Amino acid sequence: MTGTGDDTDLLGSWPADTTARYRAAGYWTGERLDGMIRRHAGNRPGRIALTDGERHWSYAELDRRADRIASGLLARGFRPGDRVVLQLPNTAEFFEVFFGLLRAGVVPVMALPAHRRAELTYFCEFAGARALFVPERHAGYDHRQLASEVLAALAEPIEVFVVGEPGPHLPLDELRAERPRPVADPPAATALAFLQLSGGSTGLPKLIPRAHDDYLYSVRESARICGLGPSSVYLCALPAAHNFPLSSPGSLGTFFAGGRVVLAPDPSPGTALALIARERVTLTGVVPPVALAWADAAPQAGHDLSSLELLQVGGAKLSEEAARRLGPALGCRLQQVFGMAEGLVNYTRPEDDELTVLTTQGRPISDLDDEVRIVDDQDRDLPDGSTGHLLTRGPYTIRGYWRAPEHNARSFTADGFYRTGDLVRRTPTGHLVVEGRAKDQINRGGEKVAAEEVENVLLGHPAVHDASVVAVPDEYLGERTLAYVILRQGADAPRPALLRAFVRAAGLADYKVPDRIEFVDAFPQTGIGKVSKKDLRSTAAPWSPADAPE
Ligand code: OOB
Repeated sequence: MTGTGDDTDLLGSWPADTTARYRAAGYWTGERLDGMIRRHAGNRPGRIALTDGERHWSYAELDRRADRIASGLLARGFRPGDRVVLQLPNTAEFFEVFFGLLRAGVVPVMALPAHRRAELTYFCEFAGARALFVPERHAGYDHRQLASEVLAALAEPIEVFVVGEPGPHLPLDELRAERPRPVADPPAATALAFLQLSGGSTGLPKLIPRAHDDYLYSVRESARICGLGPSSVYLCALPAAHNFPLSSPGSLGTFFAGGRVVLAPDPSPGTALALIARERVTLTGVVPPVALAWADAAPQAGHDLSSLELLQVGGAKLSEEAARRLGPALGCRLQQVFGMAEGLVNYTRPEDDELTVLTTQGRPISDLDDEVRIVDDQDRDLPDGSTGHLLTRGPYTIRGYWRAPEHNARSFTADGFYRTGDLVRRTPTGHLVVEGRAKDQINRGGEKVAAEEVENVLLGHPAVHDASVVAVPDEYLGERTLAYVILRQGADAPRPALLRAFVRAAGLADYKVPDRIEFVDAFPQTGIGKVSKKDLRSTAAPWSPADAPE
């Protein structure tokens, strides 16, 4: 690892000469992420920043609310550098709290609404969180109850703030100071701003430290590449905390440009297409299955989608055949986005020819300083055009996971390249094509499942001797999860439905529950005696609707 980097000077984890170069190039400007809201609140206070159902908040209102939260946090004893876990769905309060935390220097862990007891408890423990933010309910699920279960699992009590009726917890009003005061000791742009979650391939998710400076660079450049301006209206249809809808260019890119963010409670065609028509949305970013569901539904839905100029698709591989359908079905331009919460984001560009947009996953944000290497298993650079492991470093790609030195030694090269785990090929124009994956992960329609995390839970079942989770191809989601299970000697095979319920009861997010479970006597092995996931994958039949669990 190069550099040391702590939470107050995260950019110290880049080597000093690199830091100097990025600053001189104007990538890191010393501005904080919440600065964009303050700037527009000053210049165009009445302009609408976000729309959530019938609520429309101006930049001035969002700014004032962020100030009130920041003051409230500090008055309650929160200190810059403290961590909290933020689990809020796509409502206006997500941004009220997010910007309030950033302004006070309190660091949110960006949990997703789908996370459950196991994930939230782990985030609280690992991050040493002082508080947890949840909605009252979301998608029919009681998050106050979830928060109570998390509290019961924690050794030390923490505060729980609820958006909505608080039940046994605290209302968000507790943090909304009546008379906000300027933050005495505002955090530096080099400081840790928030912790994103890695898709992961190991037993527990890793936390990704992002500083204001490096994140804002990616937001600013993304907004420029995607042509955002004050008249842009972005539909945030994926969970707002995820890196793609947050920053590529997403909500933050739209705020940066002075545009308007429309929050969709869910990405279903019924909800999203109606919002595009009603709010005159100009761009949005979604995962391939969502884009395809919209394309299928659009002709019958009869909404006026004429405002939509750009549909971004990313998070998982989009096939050429699917890509060809999207633009015509939705009457807009397509852009492929290949990004990762660890940093590097690739976009196809407006000036790219049609075939490039349909068949590549784009090229990096920075022509000059997103360094991309494509290497073999021994880290040797491959000749142009060959498929290999993608390694990358640059002005917004992390140099290490948060507090994970052993893991970092494996996930980064000695000279600071991040090992993405993706297998890619580079075209003569510098565009990347994602050809596969070397990491032990399943990409379930953009939702990442670390095989080992699910295997560890299955191993806790009394009838299970060993478990191996792999991806099976699925026409709709791209991939689904299949758990191969070896039973203990003498154990009766539990019904697959019961094993699935066991995983759910362990407190894992629903999308991690195996889609299919098969019992086998042994796993195929590699030459050195490890389980050969490659062989397991190749023996698995593709997912068919008949496999749907009872
Ligand atoms: C985005 O971020 P994560 O952190 O949830 O997942 C990153 C991984 C990549 O390493 C790659 O394996 C996969 O997701 N991925 C794609 C892809 N975009 C992401 N695989 C194939 N084609 C694509 N277009 O998923 C993310 C973050 C920012 C912007 C967009 C996506």
